[in-house]
Amino acid sequence: MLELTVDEFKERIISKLQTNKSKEVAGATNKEIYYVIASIVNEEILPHWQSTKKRYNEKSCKQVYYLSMEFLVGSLIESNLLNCGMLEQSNEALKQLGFDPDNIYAQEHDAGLGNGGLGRLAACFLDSLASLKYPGHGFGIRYRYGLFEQRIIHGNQVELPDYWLKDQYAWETRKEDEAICIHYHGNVHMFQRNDGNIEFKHENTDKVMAIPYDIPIVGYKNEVINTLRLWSAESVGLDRDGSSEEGMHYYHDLDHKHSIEQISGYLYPDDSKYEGKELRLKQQYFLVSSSIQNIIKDFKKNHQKSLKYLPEKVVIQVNDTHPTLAIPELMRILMDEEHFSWDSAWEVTTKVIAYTNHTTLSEALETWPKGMMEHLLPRIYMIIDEINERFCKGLWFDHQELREKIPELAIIADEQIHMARLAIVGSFSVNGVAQIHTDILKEKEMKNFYDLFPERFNNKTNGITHRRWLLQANPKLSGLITESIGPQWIQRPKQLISLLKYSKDASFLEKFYQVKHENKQILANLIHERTGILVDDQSIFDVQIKRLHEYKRQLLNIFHIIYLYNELKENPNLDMIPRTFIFGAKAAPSYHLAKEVIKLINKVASIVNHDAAIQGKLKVVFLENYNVSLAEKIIPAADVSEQISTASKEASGTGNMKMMMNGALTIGTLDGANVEIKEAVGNENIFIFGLKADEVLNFHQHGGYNATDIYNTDDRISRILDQLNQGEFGSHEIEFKDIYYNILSQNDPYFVLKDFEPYLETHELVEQTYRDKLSWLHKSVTNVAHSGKFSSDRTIQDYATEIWKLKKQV
Ligand code: B1N
Repeated sequence: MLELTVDEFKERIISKLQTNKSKEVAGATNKEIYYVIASIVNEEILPHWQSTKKRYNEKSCKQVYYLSMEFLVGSLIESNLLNCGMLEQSNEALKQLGFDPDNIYAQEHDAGLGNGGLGRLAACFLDSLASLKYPGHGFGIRYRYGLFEQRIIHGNQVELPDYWLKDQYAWETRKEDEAICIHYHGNVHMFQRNDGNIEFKHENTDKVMAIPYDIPIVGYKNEVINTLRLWSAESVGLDRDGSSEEGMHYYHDLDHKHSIEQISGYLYPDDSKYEGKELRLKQQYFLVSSSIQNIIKDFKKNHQKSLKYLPEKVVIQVNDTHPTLAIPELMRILMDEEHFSWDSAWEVTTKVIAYTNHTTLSEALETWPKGMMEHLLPRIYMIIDEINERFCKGLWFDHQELREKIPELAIIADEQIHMARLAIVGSFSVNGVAQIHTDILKEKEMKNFYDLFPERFNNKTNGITHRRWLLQANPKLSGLITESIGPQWIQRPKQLISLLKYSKDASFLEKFYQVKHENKQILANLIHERTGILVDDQSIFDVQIKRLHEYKRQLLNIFHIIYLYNELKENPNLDMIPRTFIFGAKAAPSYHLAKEVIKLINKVASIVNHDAAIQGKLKVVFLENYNVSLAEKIIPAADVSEQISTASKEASGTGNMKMMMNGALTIGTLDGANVEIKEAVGNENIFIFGLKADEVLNFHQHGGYNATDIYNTDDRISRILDQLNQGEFGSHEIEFKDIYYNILSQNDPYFVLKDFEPYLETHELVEQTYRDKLSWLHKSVTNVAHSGKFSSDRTIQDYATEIWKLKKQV
């Protein structure tokens, strides 16, 4: 590990600026300084990247490949500096040269190649793999446009394209000589080979080149550099000079080139929702085919062995069903190109592929029309059809008790291909992402499959990298922690438990309070700069940051705020601790109701924040364009973490972990990983309310819930709903009627009204608790102390030993 002093770091900046830009420090822009810092980091990374690759090849160790349509890496400059052991020197050198390090690092555009939790999880996993010295890499798509940029205009969400590659991306290397060809459409011919076996040839295909761009994944101070390989779609040899003999061809070719480049054009902006668009299917196959071909090529190069030994050297984790075509693609290559029999190809495939499920929401479960698959990927379709035939035959003959259930189990049913069923049948491991989620998979959503393949099902509770989400994002708190318990927690986050010794120590608690307060002041400044809203840094910072979705119930939160406002209007002298409610959320562009909720939050904010009558006791802030970089600024300042999904709907959640690790107390339902947070911190250190998962599932199954009854009996609720219906929050009457009708005529599918009262009561308890400063701080420290379990290092350790059978490369 490079140990540069601050002076040496300064020298490097100065001399690089001179050689690269012929500039003096005084005349350099923030952007130029940013690129100089990135190039210093890259110089440090490069030799270790090469030696890591060499080591993996020479030792011919088993490697894991994480296939994901999303990697929400965010900004890398600070985490690369941190993991290279140069962050402190860089900060100090920049200050001494007259720059604000935050401004320099802010020059990097977030790589927003993901929607939310699923994509960010993939990024945290890569950080932990490298930091724990596991040979593990990511494969994804280099979308030219990441998740849209959100602007709030007159309270409405407006989407702008996120052209994140506008400036040269500092961390990628294009590897043109490792390009791979992908085939779509065409037809499949059957031949009889000389040995009598049948062979399939896929001909007259449309060809697309997949060009890899590699991003280094830096392990924490350990000289390990793994790789995130992102594929970009390009056309094959169509770079004309414009002097086409026939104009028609020229324009046809241009169209063709454009349609190919569309494959890696943009990220689909849906979170926990499925859209059956052909372009999305093309993207999925593009990711899968390029990655599987790459993996096989590397296996052949590094091991002079038959591919039947692939499972000894390779394991492929598919991140949700999105890359499930990896199963038929691996079958295709083994059979059509490597001449394996069906049975031996199946044996290899089902020992290599492992599948993670991230949701039980029915609207998120992927199915593809079989006609679309057959047309776009005829050979892949044939293989899926054969997998289905064999699976259904097996059920018919070996599981007579299941004969009636075959339509629910079949991979192809109702003219649709059911991707989760394909993923379960074609893999050796199926995991959920929190204990309660895995239990629901086993007992409800996938019960039939669990009965068939009980040994495949397992749980891997999600985690987050404590290096980014505590050490880097919250330097003040990490400094205090290290000062108190020493630095061991950085390598072993479970050691945060030593903080318990100080959880009643008045002088420590005072320092802890100061840290939170300073973080709140910083956030208050940011809020003021970005929105013009002045917030009281002594108020309770109550935070809900996540994608906007009905099941996440931002509506419950805003109903509570409207209730408080109504109370304050009636009694302005109400004795309450001032509250600042902070929201960050993007809605999928076509999700009407979600956009209405954003509008409602902004409308309520504009009324509440300007009403002098309530004496500043309530403030509502909606921060636009919530992304990884903004999360890093909000989370260290949170007092209260809102995790209020309808029980059973949130598979895990990871924002809940980020906030508890930074000392926020959770108000939440017994859903996802909240359940395990509660078990870790104890009931007294978390605020749990509302329906339980089995109650919700029971209502779904047997009915018995009537939202109108609650509307008719609870004045607080009818008042709020009537306010929405009568346009009290709108400039004209129709605004927010959709929310009103959705709740009353759809019978409140997410139980907002049902959980309203317990939510209110629990919030009162939150306030009472906050009044007792020492008690609050004690609970807050207790949360940090127990957050070690939620480091993604623990998660990756569990995947590595229980699923991947992977060894650390020490
Ligand atoms: O995955 C996260 C979990 O912590 C969240 O609870 C879960 O909601 C999230 C289709 C998804 N599930 N499904 C998706 C994303 C994009 C898409 O196109 C579905 N995201 C989750 C990590 O486990």
